[in-house]
Amino acid sequence: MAAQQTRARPRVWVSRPLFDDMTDRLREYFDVQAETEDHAWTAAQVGEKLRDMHGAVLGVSDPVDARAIAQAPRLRVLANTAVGYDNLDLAALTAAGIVATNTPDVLNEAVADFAWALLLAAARRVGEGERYLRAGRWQGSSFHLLLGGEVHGRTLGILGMGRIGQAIARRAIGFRMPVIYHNRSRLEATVERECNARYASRDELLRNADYLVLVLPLTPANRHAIGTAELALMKPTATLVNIARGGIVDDAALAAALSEGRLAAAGLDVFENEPALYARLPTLDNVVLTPHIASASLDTRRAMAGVAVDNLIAALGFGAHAGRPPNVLNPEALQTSA
Ligand code: 8YV
Repeated sequence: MAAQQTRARPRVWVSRPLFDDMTDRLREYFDVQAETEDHAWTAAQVGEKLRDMHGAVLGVSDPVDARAIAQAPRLRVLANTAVGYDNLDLAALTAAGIVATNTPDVLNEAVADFAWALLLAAARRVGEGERYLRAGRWQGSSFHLLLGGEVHGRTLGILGMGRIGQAIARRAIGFRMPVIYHNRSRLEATVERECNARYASRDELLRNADYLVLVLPLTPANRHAIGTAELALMKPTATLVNIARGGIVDDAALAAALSEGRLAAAGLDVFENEPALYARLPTLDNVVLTPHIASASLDTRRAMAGVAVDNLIAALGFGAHAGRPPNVLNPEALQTSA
């Protein structure tokens, strides 16, 4: 400890309110500048904040571009509080020898739970029912009130079968739903068996799924992976669920399909231009909308924050894993910065 106090303390920026005990852990090692309110930071603002920092804990919508990296000569690590990292220019970080980390695994189950929450809510018209009641429109029982789609026994399709996709699939066993999936690479037979899931081509998945859940990372190749052409392949009775990233779905094409009866319903936690919504979406009754909260159970968010803090402390050479942060996205940078 004494040795640590004589060393110049690295400077760390925490871009959003975290949990106080986690910020306090950072303060044991670093001079911490922690934001006390959420901001929708622009890339230029993030760049300004990072200028004199050695490290930062970032939120998933805090953009870091090549320009910000070029003007932050001391920067050694960015710890994202998310499994996704499409907010980071990873190539530029790597070229500059700056380590980037994420928070995989700890959120798998919470996000899978939430995918089911959206699937069920969209299929069984939970949002519409609540709006109907709150508007004082319920005049008594009606046999035909808010008839929804059947869930149990129908086919669940999963596009992107990583650890979160697999957690979603395992839950389908209780609903006795056949599961088909498409992924860049096919899963091992033992994992397919455990998930009760069958590999399908992308087209077969789109054509046959009654419920299609998207669990893809946002990459240039995945932008608008679901657009007009893909929606046209889907059953008009199908429901789409996106808990992955905005931009994977063409929101305008989706809104058109939903309003023209070419798709039954959708459950969306993520949007193309967050926090703005494509204007037509909230006017539609057959879509359930939530503000990017799939991982937002208290325990999971605490676990994510803890992982991000551990990564940052380790990357700056402190703590039990000094020099070996557990969740490095660009190991090449770790070699450069070592
Ligand atoms: C967000 C997510 O991190 O992990 C991800 O990639 O998108 C989420 O878990 C979380 O919602 C905080 O913004």
